[in-house]
Amino acid sequence: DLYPNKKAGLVLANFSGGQGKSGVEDGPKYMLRQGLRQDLQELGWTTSIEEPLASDDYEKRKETDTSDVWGIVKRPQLVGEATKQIYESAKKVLERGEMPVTIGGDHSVAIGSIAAVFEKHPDACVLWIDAHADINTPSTTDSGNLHGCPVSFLMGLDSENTPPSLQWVPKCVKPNKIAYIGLRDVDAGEKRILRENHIPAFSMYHVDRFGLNHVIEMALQAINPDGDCPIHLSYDVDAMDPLFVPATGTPVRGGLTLREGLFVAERVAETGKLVALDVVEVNPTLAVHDMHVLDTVSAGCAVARCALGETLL
Ligand code: B3U
Ligand code: MN
Ligand code: MN
Repeated sequence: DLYPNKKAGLVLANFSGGQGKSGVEDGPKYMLRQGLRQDLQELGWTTSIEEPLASDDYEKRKETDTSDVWGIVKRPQLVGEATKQIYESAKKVLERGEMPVTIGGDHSVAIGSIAAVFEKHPDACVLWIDAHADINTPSTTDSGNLHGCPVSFLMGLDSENTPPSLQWVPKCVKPNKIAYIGLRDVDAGEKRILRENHIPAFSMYHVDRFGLNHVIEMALQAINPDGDCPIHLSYDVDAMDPLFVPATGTPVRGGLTLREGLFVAERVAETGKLVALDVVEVNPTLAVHDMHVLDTVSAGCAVARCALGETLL
């Protein structure tokens, strides 16, 4: 069996402070209501639940604390506190020998989950599946939204301009330990960072040019050449095309098909090296029809099931 211990800790990261729109904090609720926990149990997984953000009302604070800014950067205090809580929960899960499955929430929550994984597995690598590179620094971001910046903090880029509340984040991810798949909306400053640091980044162009299977091989080869490193899969559902995943904060047309999106998760499962998963940016309130909610939430749940081995026979 690829996952001999089959224990998962679902970390409910119901947080929206890394970007402006509300509703993404309801992602975990909708995915659980869709039956995610039972689905994983039917696959043979024992599941526990962590609720790192239960002791404070982060959504209320997002509305009321308008002084939480660092230059152009929005809500650094809120994001710093929430991600620290997520980090503590993911560490607990890992200490119990379980796989952290962090359900967002916006993608800033990956600051917490990835920081925890690298503490337990310093030799880990990250596959970042996304339409966006999320590697802006406080100096390059145009939006000031921290869900567009998590990778830069985890890599320790531009650390002189890191807001104090995020200075706890370990600089754990080396440029040759993270690869991207699905990119199609990358800011000019982000392109420069990717180029200068030689970060393996595969856009939809590469998916069309080489096919997704080959792109995944190239991505894994770049960050995990001997195939022996633990893998953290950080999966933004907007990597998939809005035809299949309409209810997300920053949809970008021309993305992965639903099958391609699931294939990435299946292929990672097949390596037997997955140690942690994030599924983020499901925002049920941005749906125009009930069908959009169902499509998006179902796709998010399917990513989690595939990554945890559903389709491996
Ligand atoms: N790169 C832009 C847009 C963006 C990043 N991540 C998402 N959107 N989801 C930014 O705001 O940094
Ligand atoms: Mn993202
Ligand atoms: Mn994205």
